[in-house]
Amino acid sequence: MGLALLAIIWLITFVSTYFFVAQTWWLPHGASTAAFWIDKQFALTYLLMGIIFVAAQCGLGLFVWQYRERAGAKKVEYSHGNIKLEVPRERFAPAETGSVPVEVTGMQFAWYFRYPGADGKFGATNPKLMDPSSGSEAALGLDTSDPVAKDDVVTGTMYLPVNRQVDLRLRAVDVIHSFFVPNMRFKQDAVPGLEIHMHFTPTEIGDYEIACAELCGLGHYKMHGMLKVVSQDDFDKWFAAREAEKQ
Ligand SMILES: [Cu+2]
Repeated sequence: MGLALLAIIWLITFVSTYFFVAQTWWLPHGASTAAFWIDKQFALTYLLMGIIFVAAQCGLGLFVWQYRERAGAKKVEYSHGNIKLEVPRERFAPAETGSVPVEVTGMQFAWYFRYPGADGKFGATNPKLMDPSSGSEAALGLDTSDPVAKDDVVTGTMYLPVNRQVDLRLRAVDVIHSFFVPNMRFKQDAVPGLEIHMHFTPTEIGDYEIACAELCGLGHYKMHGMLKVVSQDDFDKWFAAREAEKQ
């Protein structure tokens, strides 16, 4: 029995390791400044953890066989870890000056993107004014009596200028969602009651899929959007057209 377990454990280990070495399922093409470093870290972590994984599984198979039930075996002793050594670590990094402020709001089951307009300030929103069936400004409950809200633009597609950092503020209306843009190597939960600041810098013009990476209800599967990374010129034109539509 011990020998059969050893064979099964080693077989599972080597077969599953093959899929990682052959990169059968891997990340999509990276198109942001973060991609190089995240991919580098990703590969390094996989390599180091892979070596440890294979060594640990080989050891597990060996020990299963070596310490199989035998007459006269000793009673085992287990370790329960050391909480004092498991110190959590937090890292803070503010957004660059000149970054593009965008508010991302997740709700069942859509993403909305708000741009503050020329004043650079987001206007007030009011939950009582929220009307998701009307979409855009109404979905977020934008308070149009607030002068600062007048030039706010709300869209269902995210536009960003290339090579400029975006200063995201992530919000959620109802339940936890997760703003996931695989090509930007970006994933962050959006939590009701919190405004979470994050940033990334797109480096390639193109269309990129946005998904919700947190199971958020029956319509979770269709909670996706599109990020269009365009030139600064095209971005300015697009934004001017959105402002004109509001008049
Ligand atoms: Cu969601």
